[in-house]
Amino acid sequence: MSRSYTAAALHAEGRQICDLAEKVAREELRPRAAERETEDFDRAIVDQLGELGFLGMLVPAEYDGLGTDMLTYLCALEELAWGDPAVALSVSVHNSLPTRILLRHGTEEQKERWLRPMARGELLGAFSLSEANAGSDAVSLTAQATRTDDGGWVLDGEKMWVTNGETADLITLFARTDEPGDRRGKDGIGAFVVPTDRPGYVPGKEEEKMGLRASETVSVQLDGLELGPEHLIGEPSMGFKYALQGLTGGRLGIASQALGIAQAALDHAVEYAAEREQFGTPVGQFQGMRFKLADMSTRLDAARSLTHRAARLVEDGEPEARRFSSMAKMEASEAAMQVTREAVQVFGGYGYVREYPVERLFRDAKVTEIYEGTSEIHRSIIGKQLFRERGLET
Ligand code: COS
Repeated sequence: MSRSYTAAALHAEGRQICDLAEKVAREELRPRAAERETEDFDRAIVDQLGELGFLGMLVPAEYDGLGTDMLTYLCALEELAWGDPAVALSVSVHNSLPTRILLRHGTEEQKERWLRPMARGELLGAFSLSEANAGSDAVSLTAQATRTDDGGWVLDGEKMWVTNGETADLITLFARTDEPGDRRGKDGIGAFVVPTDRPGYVPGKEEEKMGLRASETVSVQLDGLELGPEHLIGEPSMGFKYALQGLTGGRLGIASQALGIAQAALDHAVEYAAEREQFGTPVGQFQGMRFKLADMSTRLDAARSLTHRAARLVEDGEPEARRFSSMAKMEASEAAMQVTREAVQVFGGYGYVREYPVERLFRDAKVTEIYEGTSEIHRSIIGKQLFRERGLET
C-alpha cells in the first residue's frame, strides 16, 4: 500500500501511530478478514487494538488516551480499514462518537467512571440514534426517557442498526426527554450512557448484512431500563445537537474507512493486472486497463485530500466544518463504490467470486454511502450550509 501521502503531513509521533496501524493491518487484520466474515463478532481483536491504544486515540492523555490529532487518527483508521473494514468500524464508532461526546459534554465524574476505561480500551463504546422509523429523519425518534421521582430515568422503546449493540459495554443512546403531551422536536432529545448489562436492555437478532459481515449490527429493545441521574449526558434537551456534532467528526471516520476499502481494492487490482496474462501479455500492459487504474487512483486520492482538509476544519472548529465533513464522507464513500466496482471489473470473472478479496470489498463499500447519513442527506446538508455560511436562509 502506498502511504507516502501522509508521511509528510504527520509529525513524528503521528507517523509512529500510523505505522503501527499499518503493521497490525498487514499482519493481523488482513490475513483473517475473509474468515472473520463467517464468524461471530471478534471482540478479541478489538480488545487487542485497545491494548495498543487505538480505542483512545482522540482522548487526551490526562484521561488515559493517546491524544492524537485528527489527521493521525484518520490515517490510522484508514490503515485498519485497509486490513479489515469491519474491525475498523468498531474503532471508528468508539473513538468518534461515545468517547468524543463524553469528552465534550460529560461531567468530571462521568469522565472518571467511563471515559478513562474507554480510552484504555477496557470498555467498548457504541452509539444508538436510529430507530425503525427514524433513519435520515433522526429527530422523529420515539424511544422515551421518563424522569423518575429521584431524578433518574426509565427508558422504553426500540433502537435499530446499533453497531456492537450486543457486545459493547456502554452505548451512548438517544431518547426523548420531552413529555408525550408536549413534544419539542429536536429540543426534546437527551443523550444517555447506557451499560449493556442492565436489566431492560435486550439486544435483538443480528442483522444479515450485504457487507461488513464481521461487524455486529443489532436492534435493541429498551424495556423499562432504569438509570440513575448520572447517566444523562449534559442537558436533557441537547442530545440531538450532541449527536450531530459527534457525527460531524464521526463522518470523517467513515470517510477514512471508505478510503481504506478503496485503497485495498486498488492495490489488489494493480497487482492482479501485473500478473494476469491474456492475449500473451499481462493485462496491465493494455491502455484500457491503465486508464481504468489511473481513474481509480485519481478519484481515491482526491477524496483523501478532501477528507484531510475537512479534518483540519473540524479540528479547528471552522464554520465550514460541517459542509466539509459531509462533502468528504459523501465523496469518499462514492469513490469507494467506483474503485471497488472497477476492481471487480479488473478481476473479471474472478472478481465475482468469494475466493478473491475484491468481491468482499465491493460489498463492504456499499454501506459507507448509507450509514452516518446517506449521500442524499449529505447533499442536503452541503446545500443548506452553503446558504448558512453566507448568513442566508432559504
Ligand atoms: N456542532 C454543533 N451543533 C450542530 C452541529 C455541529 N457540528 N451540527 C448540527 N448542529 C446543530 C444545529 O446548529 C442545529 O441547532 P439549532 O436548531 O439550535 O440551530 C441542530 O444541531 C440541528 O441541525 P440542523 O438544523 O442542521 O438539522 P436539521 O434538523 O435541519 O437536519 C438532518 C437534520 C437531516 C441533517 C439530520 O437529521 C441528519 O443528519 N440525519 C441523518 C442522521 C444520521 O446521520 N443518522 C445516522 C446515525 S448513525 S447509523
